[in-house]
Amino acid sequence: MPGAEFAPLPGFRLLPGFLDAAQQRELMQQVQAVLEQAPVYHATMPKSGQPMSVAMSNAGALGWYTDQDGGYRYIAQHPETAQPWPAIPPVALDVWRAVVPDAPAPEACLINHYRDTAKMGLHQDRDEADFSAPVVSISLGDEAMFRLGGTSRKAPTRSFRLSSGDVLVLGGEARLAFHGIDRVIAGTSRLVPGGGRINLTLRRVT
Ligand code: MD6
Ligand code: FE
Repeated sequence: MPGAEFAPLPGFRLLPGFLDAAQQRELMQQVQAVLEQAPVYHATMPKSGQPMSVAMSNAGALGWYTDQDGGYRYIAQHPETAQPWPAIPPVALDVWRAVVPDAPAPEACLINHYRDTAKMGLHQDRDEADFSAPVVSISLGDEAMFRLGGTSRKAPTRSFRLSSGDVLVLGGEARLAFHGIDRVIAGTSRLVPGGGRINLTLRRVT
């Protein structure tokens, strides 16, 4: 529909600067502790087996994973170490409780680590058994251009800049909105050791 107007679906919330600089540093340290126990890996796409440009790990009871044979799914152990995922960082749990107080506790915290030209194509978060709980994400480090659309891949989209400390909620009608990361703007933050951007995505799975 060329020229169609964009309006975010109800349930989309962007909370700029939700975490202050000190809270961002505290969360970054907690994420580093998780990554020491559960190192990042490059998951591969179903069918093609192409590795994703974003490096990933997880915290919580369940972790999001994909490989060529098994496709998109949640698993209870790290794919390489076979250890259970570490606990969700306390600052991330505090964010969840503050922004979605009525939702049950999150079961999964996906850690996306973007370096260099890593990006994430337009997708829906739909590997969970229950879509009633919102998805909450927290951005740390370099700025990124986040693209938001509607519940059809063809719906109009708009891009928003996400900065370190921003929190984003996809709930209600927006729970299944298409979204992705067009690009990360290198050198816009010094928070992430070695540079880049980290996004934590908290979800209810079962
Ligand atoms: C990212 N975020 O910001 C990718 N999904 O790196 C997501 O895929 C996402 O930010 C669901 C809800 C919020 C998100
Ligand atoms: Fe997503």
